[in-house]
Amino acid sequence: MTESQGERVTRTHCPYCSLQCGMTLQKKGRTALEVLPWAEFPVNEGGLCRKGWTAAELRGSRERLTTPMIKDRATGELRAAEWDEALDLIAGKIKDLQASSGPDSVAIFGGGGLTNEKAYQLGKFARVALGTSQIDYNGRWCMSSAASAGNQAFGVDRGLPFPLADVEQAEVVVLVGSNLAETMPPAARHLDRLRERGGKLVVIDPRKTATADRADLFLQPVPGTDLALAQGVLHLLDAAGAIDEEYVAARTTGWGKVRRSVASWWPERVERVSGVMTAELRALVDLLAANEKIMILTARGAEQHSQGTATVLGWINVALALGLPGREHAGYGCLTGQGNGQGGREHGQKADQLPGYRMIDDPAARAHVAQVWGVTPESLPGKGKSAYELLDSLGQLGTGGGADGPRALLVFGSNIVVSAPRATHVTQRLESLDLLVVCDIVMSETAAIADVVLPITQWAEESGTMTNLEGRVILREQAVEPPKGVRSDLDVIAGLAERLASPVPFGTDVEEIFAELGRASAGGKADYSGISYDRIRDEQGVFWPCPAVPEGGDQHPGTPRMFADSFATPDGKARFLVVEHAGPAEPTDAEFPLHLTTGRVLAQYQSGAQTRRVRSLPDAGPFVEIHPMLANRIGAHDGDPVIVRTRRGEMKAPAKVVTTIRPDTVFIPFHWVGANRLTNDALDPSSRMPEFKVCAAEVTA
Ligand SMILES: Nc1nc2c(c(=O)[nH]1)N[C@H]1C(S)=C(S)[C@@H](COP(=O)(O)OP(=O)(O)OC[C@H]3O[C@@H](n4cnc5c(=O)[nH]c(N)nc54)[C@H](O)[C@@H]3O)O[C@H]1N2
Ligand SMILES: Nc1nc2c(c(=O)[nH]1)N[C@H]1C(S)=C(S)[C@@H](COP(=O)(O)OP(=O)(O)OC[C@H]3O[C@@H](n4cnc5c(=O)[nH]c(N)nc54)[C@H](O)[C@@H]3O)O[C@H]1N2
Ligand code: SF4
Ligand SMILES: [Mo]
Repeated sequence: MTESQGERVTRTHCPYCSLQCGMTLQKKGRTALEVLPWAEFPVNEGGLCRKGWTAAELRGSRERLTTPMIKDRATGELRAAEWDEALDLIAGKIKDLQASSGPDSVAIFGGGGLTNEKAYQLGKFARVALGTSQIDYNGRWCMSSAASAGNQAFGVDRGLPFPLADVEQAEVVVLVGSNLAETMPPAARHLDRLRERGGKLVVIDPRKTATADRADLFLQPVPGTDLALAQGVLHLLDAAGAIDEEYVAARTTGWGKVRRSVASWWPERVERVSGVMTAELRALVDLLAANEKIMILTARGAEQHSQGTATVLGWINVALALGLPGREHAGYGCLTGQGNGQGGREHGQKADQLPGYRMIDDPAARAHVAQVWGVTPESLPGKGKSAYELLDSLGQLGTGGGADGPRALLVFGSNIVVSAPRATHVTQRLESLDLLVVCDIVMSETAAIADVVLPITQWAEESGTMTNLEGRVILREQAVEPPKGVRSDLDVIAGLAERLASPVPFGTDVEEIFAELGRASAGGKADYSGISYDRIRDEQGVFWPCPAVPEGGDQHPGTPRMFADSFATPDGKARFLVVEHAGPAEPTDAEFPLHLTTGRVLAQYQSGAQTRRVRSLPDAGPFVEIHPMLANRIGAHDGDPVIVRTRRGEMKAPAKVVTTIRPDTVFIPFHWVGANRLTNDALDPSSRMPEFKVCAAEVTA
């Protein structure tokens, strides 16, 4: 905090998405905060979206939870309780369950919005204090397909391997399934500057979105067919002799097999599968063949599919064939989504990971982390189940290779009831538990069905680091005291660890936790050991990897741009990987003839738990976007209630009749209960990402 104009101002970052826009908070009176620009922060240059401008409204609102609550089993009502009573009850139940049913009977569900310090402590708490392998988090539903593809092709997963502002210097930017103008509005400035400089923007989306309105070329595929498009692009690039043979030979392996695999993807076949006309496909290929500084960026539209990883690999194949990764102002990147979507997947809250992006089944990784934690490597559990598989197994007998599913779940930073696929089924699994604990700042739909609810400090009431979509580690500074009665997730973890007689104590000092995280990550792929709170303050964030340098040496500068000389694979080369287009897990048929896709609107964030409670944000409830031709077929007008049905369930909401969507496709935002009663729980085989972006549906008036 610094003194300015007699008032306390704090430089920090927005509580919501992965852009982590810089902002200034000014204290008004004793507890209120005003959001002001922080013009010098390079990612957003003082610009914020309306969610950012209104972020301080939730603080001090009546909607905030300020006391722990325990469900009265007789009445089913939640009643206020003391912190000690709540923590004693949770610890007691955990001990009983683990004594009778083993350590894996207790599970943890984390969040990609948690700070690095919280994500790190949560992973350590699960493995050390609970001894459970059953931990995963909502990032599995966010960018895990891109993460899996990045690891396979480049040997490392960092969403953007270059600073976002590099976009301005490119010649062509291709957005595959990103509605950036609504999901990261301040980032659109970089696209606008690209176009002012004469660069071209290509958008690929089944809906002509606010982002597509800016595009020089817009392709409108059937949902779930992006991989066929990528194959067709590579086929035509090869036919046009536009492959960067020198780069392919020097910096990659596997091109021969991939070249043969796209031979059968001629443009007419791509058109039949994707609905994108051959002329449009050729226009895209012409742009790619005629330019050098090309960026291909994917987001959830391309990734949230049962073939999401293969789809990203398909676009990475295109990027490698053009020689983009490592070239200045060019490359492939994924636009990560959650506030700490990047850091949240690096420090151990994922089922298969330990801090520093180490893998939990790697003996050297286990030995290193165990030594930092002060425990033996043998005491660390192995790999757990992925997010959906974990939720699906809750309270079930004989799941997970014969073992019973967990009977207790502790949730930190996710509103599962709204945001999980096939949500009715998932909610039943949550209700079947012996113990559901939800730590949250508001009474989310998931908290409302919990046995114990713990009130948590919010952004601005606590400090911690986040890692934005560029891999830039930034610092959110505390600006104000928390309301009486709430505690940080870190206090909850420490309090439970003590009650469970953890072999090692859990601290709550964020800077100490960050230093320990640095040591645990040292030598790993996501190495934070050279980063400190002071450096972040001085340098407007530090990009990982940033290893510590022995005393006396110059400090490591951090790594804004990756892959200039080599990739993170054992031989330093990137991998072309053969992928096949299989299409959505649930094809349309006579009964369900439409493609249902889901996503976001500008004014609401995720499950809406936070933004639906901010009064100055519009909240008209869910809607069903349909084309006039479809509206005509079913006899519905704009605003009429319509019923959407899938094999999982149905929902009713007003029709929004727009010419911007494909006539064979329906779109519903997922910020309200409903959309996920319809979605399919088919999973990507490698990332275990659910297919949020397409299933078969029917709409009736
Ligand atoms: N306003 C707002 N901003 C947010 C968030 C929010 O909830 N609200 N959440 C943040 C988070 S966590 C995330 S992950 C990001 C997500 O950011 P985006 O990925 O930009 O958001 P989505 O709306 O989920 O999906 C983007 C687009 O994919 C399109 N799409 C659907 N199916 C397909 C398909 O099969 N192929 C292609 N090519 N496109 C398809 C949709 O029509 C949609 O326009 O946003 C972040 N920012
Ligand atoms: N149909 C469909 N479903 C989707 C998607 C889609 O596109 N379509 N997108 C998916 C994606 S990309 C994502 S990221 C998920 C997100 O879905 P969720 O995981 O439900 O995301 P949030 O709504 O951000 O939930 C975060 C919760 O944590 C609380 N919270 C905020 N800060 C803290 C904190 O510091 N500590 C604690 N303990 N709690 C905190 C918030 O109040 C909120 O209740 O949804 C997925 N679901
Ligand atoms: S774009 Fe994202 S980080 Fe920036 S103000 Fe909006 S919600 Fe916050
Ligand atoms: Mo996300």
